[in-house]
Amino acid sequence: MRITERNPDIREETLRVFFAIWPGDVARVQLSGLAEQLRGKSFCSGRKTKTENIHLTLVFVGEVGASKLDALYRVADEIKDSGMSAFDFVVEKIRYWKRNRIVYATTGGIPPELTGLVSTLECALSTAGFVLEQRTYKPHITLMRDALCQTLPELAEPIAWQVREWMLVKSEQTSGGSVYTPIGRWPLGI
Ligand code: 2AM
Repeated sequence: MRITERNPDIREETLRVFFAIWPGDVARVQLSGLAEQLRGKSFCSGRKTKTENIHLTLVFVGEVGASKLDALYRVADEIKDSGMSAFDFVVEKIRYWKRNRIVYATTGGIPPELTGLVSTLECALSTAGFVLEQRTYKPHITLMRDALCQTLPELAEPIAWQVREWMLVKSEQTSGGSVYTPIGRWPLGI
């Protein structure tokens, strides 16, 4: 956590947070292996995402004061109570964002449950006063950063897992890279 000091009388801890989905252990290791192969077989150079950090962002909230955490938990609790369903996420494609120099994995067809969860979250967060970036949601799992790619292979087989929960995650930048810590979890109905 950081401490912001806009006014010496008002000091508040802030933290950088986002809502996300973590692939199951098997899928995460498969995705990590995929990134390793891209480098090993010289498709791309770049910084591979650490296995434990591989995730799918739902909504990036950004820097918030610690006092705003309760409001985030309330928003998530209300969505949970509205009965969102579990769904399968199937990774079928590897793509390169040249502008951001990111290699990412994504799906061939966005599950309607995912679209529903993201738009419900965005709407509830805006209503609760959180200011979000107005970007069209593009589900992606970042596999490499600062990447330079010659070409990308097709995925031999899809990598899939059943999404049964979503999380609020704290992001910290350390000398060893990004550290993501879940600070809230909400189940999806099966
Ligand atoms: P990325 O992988 O494409 O960088 C934590 O930073 C997560 O939130 C990452 O998955 C990141 O996506 C995503 N994210 C979305 N918008 C962001 C922003 N403006 N700054 C940092 N991360 C952002």
